[in-house]
Amino acid sequence: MPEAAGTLHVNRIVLREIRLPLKEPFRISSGVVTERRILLLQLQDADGAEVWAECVAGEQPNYSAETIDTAWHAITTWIAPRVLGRRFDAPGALRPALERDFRGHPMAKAAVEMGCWALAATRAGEPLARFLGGTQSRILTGISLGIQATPDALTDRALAARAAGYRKIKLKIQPGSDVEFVAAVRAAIGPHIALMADANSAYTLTDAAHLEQLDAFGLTMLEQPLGRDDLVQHAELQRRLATPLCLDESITDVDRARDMITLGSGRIVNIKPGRVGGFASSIAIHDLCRDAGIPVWCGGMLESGVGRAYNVALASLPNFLLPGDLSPSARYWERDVVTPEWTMDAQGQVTVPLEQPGIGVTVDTNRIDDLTQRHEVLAAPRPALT
Ligand code: OSB
Ligand code: MG
Repeated sequence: MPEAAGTLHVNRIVLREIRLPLKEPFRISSGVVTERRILLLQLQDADGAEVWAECVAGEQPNYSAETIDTAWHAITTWIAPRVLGRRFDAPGALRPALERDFRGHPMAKAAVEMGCWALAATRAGEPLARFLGGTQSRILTGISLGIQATPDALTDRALAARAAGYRKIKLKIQPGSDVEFVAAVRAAIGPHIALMADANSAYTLTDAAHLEQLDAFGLTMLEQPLGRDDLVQHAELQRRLATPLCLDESITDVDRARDMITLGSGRIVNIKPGRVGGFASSIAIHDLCRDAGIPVWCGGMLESGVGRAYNVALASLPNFLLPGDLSPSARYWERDVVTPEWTMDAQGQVTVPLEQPGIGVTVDTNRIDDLTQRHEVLAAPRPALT
């Protein structure tokens, strides 16, 4: 018998690791990536409906503690057993089931939880974006530029991004590659295009006077300058800077977002659904920030076209008011793993796919088979014959 309309009943999860070389290495203050190792999942329900999902954990534990290998372990050992063969009334029920007596591993949990939202949207015959409560049909797009050897090399990339139509340019910075680089880019691109910097926790409060120099460049925001789990020192820094602080790493759930608002640790939130444990948590943060007058935007983790579909759907919610790190496929890859590939229009916007149920892109399974390095099939235990 088919399941009742809203019910979720996942009985098979296939994990795959694929490797996709980036067109150009991506360097942040804590490390560099040249080839992504990407964990893709297929979730199948008891009626045979299927969706693809992506785990955004990186290769190294330099952004957060998780990696593709810890996520693989967490999904096979603890997450899949809590989901496979169980019935959930709605996708919102996944998060409590995955949080009970189970600390950490947000990216691993998010991959499965978000897949369940997509499965529910597919079953309901709705595009994921609408199913989540999204209202926007086009999302302003920004680019995140990795740390370069010289201000000139960075300026070249920023000018190319402006010419391509991007609506926001984000510069990765670190001590030794900061004020001079930002100054050069701002001088080259002019005062009108939104510019920001992201330090990925490369500074401490003792750098406050140094960071105050960034106030001269009219930055839309400075992202995560201090400790990856800090809120108190960011509040102190925010009192000293005119530039709004945006938190990324420090916001791991809605409680951290509430504490940020209480303490004044930042004025903008970057929501990455993987970092916060999935869509239920992302929506809670979105709603809290909307009610507090805090704009949010959607960050990226160098996702393939699969993960990008989930980010674009989330970014269609109404309080995503600033351009997201949602660059088109061709910025990252010679060829993406989805059809159609993600593109950006001349106004620097990505179009939310609203034509079909689910995530809105088709995964090229032959290509995935060619790229697969390892895979594992997780199935629900067979129900006892009664
Ligand atoms: O801090 O936003 C970040 C990539 C890897 C790890 C951390 C970050 C990033 C990005 C990439 O900025 C943005 C993108 O996916 O285009
Ligand atoms: Mg960041």
